[in-house]
Amino acid sequence: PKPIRSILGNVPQAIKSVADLLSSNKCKNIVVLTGAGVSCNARIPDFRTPGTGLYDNLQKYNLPFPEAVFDLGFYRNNPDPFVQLASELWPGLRHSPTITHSFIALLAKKGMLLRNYTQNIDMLDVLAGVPEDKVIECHGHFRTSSCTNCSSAFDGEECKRIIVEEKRAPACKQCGGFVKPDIVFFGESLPLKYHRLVKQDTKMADLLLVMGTSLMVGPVNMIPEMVRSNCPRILLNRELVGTFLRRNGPRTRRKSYDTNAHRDIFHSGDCDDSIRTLCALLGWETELDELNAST
Ligand code: CNA
Repeated sequence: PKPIRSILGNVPQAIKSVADLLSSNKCKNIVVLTGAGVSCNARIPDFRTPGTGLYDNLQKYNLPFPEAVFDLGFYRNNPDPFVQLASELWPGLRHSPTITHSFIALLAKKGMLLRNYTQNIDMLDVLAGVPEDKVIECHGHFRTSSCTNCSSAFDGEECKRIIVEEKRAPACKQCGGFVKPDIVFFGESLPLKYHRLVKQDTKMADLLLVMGTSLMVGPVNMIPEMVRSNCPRILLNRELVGTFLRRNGPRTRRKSYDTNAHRDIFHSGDCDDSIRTLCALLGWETELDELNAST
């Protein structure tokens, strides 16, 4: 068959190269790494996009520093800023999966997804239909909750009701400490499942697809360094981030690049737009839309 890159003329070369890789039959163990940017089109703000990101819009909480809203020590003394925020952004209340989430579900459906490492806590990947065993929620989730003092489990539904309806932090039934949903705050360790799988998954990966993340938060931002040296790395993001920057030296000023000399492919822009173009090239658009409409 003709390589896909020869079919459509005005599609960015980087996207054509991704389509070539995906249609090559060589990518059966794709690791996808996502961040808050993939949920921006679901109207959930990310952290760091200037103007719209959460860190630029926390003035009303009078925080000593923006990250305090997700800081364990701060929460134990003053849970109100997080409670306010969580009551507005509680997953499943008013947000639906984006095209990018549905694309990850489509990769799973086609048997090409090894794992989706998401830094997001919005659960939109699972809602989109990515099987739960394929998703590692690196920074936790809102389904369960526990005490920030004695770690006792607290009913997740009750925690949701108290935060969303009563707009206060639930009190632990064992020790009276403040309870919070089991999302990973600064100062907390990542879920065991992450540590159990990340080494073997990165070793097995035959393609790494990174989308919607600034790669500023560790240890997840090390994943692109952990894949094998011959594993192609693709970045679909509004900006160039992490070591995608360093590896490609002077070329980094370009909005889109694909160098034969490197294994990295970068395309700058809205990830949903990039995914749509990619799926059009692959002939996957109808399946993608059907999956997205079913969520
Ligand atoms: P971040 O640091 O805010 O970076 C987001 C990145 O996405 C930036 O590089 C943006 O340029 C890029 N971006 C924004 N919109 C788009 C778009 N439409 N298409 C392509 N790229 C886009 O967020 P990270 O995820 O890197 O930071 C990690 C934090 C953010 C994790 O701990 C998360 O828990 C936390 N977070 C999660 C959510 C969520 O669950 N939806 C929301 C806000 C923050």
